[in-house]
Amino acid sequence: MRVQGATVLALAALAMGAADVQAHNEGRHANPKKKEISAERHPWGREGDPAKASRTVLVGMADTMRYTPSQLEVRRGETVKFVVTNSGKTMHEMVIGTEAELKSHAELMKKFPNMEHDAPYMAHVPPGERETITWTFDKAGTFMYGCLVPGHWEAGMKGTIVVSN
Ligand SMILES: [Cu+2]
Repeated sequence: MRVQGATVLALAALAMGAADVQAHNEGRHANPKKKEISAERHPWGREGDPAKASRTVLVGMADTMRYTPSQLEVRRGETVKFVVTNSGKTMHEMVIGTEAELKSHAELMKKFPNMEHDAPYMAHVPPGERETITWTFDKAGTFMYGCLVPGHWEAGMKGTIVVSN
């Protein structure tokens, strides 16, 4: 089950990586409409349209293994654009999901540290850089975000998102 999951993730990462490189070469930043918004639905929401974002939330990541802020409140139906900045000297990520999903994904990353992974609910941010995630929270509940670089989740690099009705 685990290994199968890893294969699927790795394949998805490969496919998305290629699409991303292509989008980049075509000037994704100059023409953001080129990047298609995924229709895939998850228990924690779906990819949002940046043009319809109701607010922007700045998230800081540091080598202290902490996010700033580490707690967020969102209303159901809200589309949030996260601008994620890494002020550290090592790679960090922001991956949104359920606690169970993030925990098992963190375990997978420990077993396969070089596994490429990418999805619309993830931002991989090299030191000193900035990435964005646009996410629509269409279900109420308590969700989390975490860094799945091996060891970081365990070190406490996680935060909570409460989506209220
Ligand atoms: Cu990290």
